[in-house]
Amino acid sequence: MLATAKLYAILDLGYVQPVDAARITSALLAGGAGLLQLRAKGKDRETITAVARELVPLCHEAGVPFILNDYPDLAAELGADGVHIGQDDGPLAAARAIVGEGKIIGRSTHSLEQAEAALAEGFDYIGFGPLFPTPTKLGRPGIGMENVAEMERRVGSKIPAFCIGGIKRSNLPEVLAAGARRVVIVSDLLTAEDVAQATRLVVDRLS
Ligand code: TZP
Ligand code: MG
Repeated sequence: MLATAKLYAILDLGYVQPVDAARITSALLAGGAGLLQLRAKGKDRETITAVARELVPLCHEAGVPFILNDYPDLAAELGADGVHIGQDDGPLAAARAIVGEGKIIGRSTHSLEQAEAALAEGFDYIGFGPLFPTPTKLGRPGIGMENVAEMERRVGSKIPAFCIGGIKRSNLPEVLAAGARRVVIVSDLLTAEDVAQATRLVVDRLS
């Protein structure tokens, strides 16, 4: 499950309409995504709830953990397998108190220091990036690939660490050459002509 996941896919409602969420998620799962997050920045709780209620059973049928971005309370209520929180979303303990023991809790990190801090705090996994500037997270500079190998040594050897941000099928070889072992890819998969095929291609390159 989390321990073996190499590709973390995100169903981002900035790219996918709620009406298409189940179909695109099925394609990501069919392609072999090992972890699935619902990211719904700026959407109301009703929309998030409605979409999550469709995606949770799809993920569970596929044996893939369903992670909700933000909203630990909703994650608990909706039967998510975990929640993903950012640097400004408070300490692990606060999220843990809401979602409960046994749930997956991940943290976004943007530097080697933040990655090590997340490990020390006890997060189950981290995201590390954005490696490159990306329209999916506007206004945030890319941190580049120079710390990827060191992050993998210090943190990725202990908990799953997913490089994120501007990673595409086209630059995946360079990201892997820099030392990445697990990645999150959002827009390149969600905008692919054949989402399942694009996902499968990435999964094959990661294994
Ligand atoms: N956090 C850091 S970068 C990012 C998030 C959610 C977006 C990654 O999206 P893409 O489209 O794969 O660059
Ligand atoms: Mg957040």
